[in-house]
Amino acid sequence: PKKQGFTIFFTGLSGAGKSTIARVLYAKMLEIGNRPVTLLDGDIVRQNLSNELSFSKEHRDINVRRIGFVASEITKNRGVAICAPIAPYAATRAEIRSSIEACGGFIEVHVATPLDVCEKRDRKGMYAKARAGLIKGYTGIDDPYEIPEAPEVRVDTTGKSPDEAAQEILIYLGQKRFI
Ligand code: GGZ
Repeated sequence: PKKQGFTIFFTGLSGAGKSTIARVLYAKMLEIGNRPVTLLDGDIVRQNLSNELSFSKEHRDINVRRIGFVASEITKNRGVAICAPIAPYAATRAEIRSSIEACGGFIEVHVATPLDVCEKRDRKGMYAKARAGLIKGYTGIDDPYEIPEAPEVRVDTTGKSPDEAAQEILIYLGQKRFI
């Protein structure tokens, strides 16, 4: 039988390592080379698909649902979609899960790097601005992040390289016969 499509859906705080791990995983999936792989990174989607949206709850939900829709279309056509938004709301993630599970596999990866570690990294200086009150409604500071209760994979990147984190996901995919 033909292999089914699947979506790897990263979720986690800003600076947790979602995009970095997603890019490593994308490269490794391309190397495997047996099916089309699409990377829907948070930043790229925000620029190209959700340019008009803010970071209110309503707009985050619209953004995440758009990502979920594109991923479900890819999954339906037996491709691999790798998504990496914050996706802070559990109900929205659950919605996407059920729409994708109807047409293929759904692997939720919680990048569980603690807030203090994300904040110390602060690669874009956004946390400092949020702490200073210059950005309102920043996830983890003054906006919620609902921790996934039962993700397929949970990975904390504290003291772990993006390669190691991606490897853990590949092991899961192998065990479950996705690859
Ligand atoms: C969270 C924000 C915010 C607020 C701008 N809250 O480190 P980054 O910069 O590249 O990752 C963050 C990104 C999150 O966008 P998403 O589309 O993934 O979020 S969601 O799933 O909630 O729609 C950060 C930047 O956008 N950013 N303002 N208030 N992150």
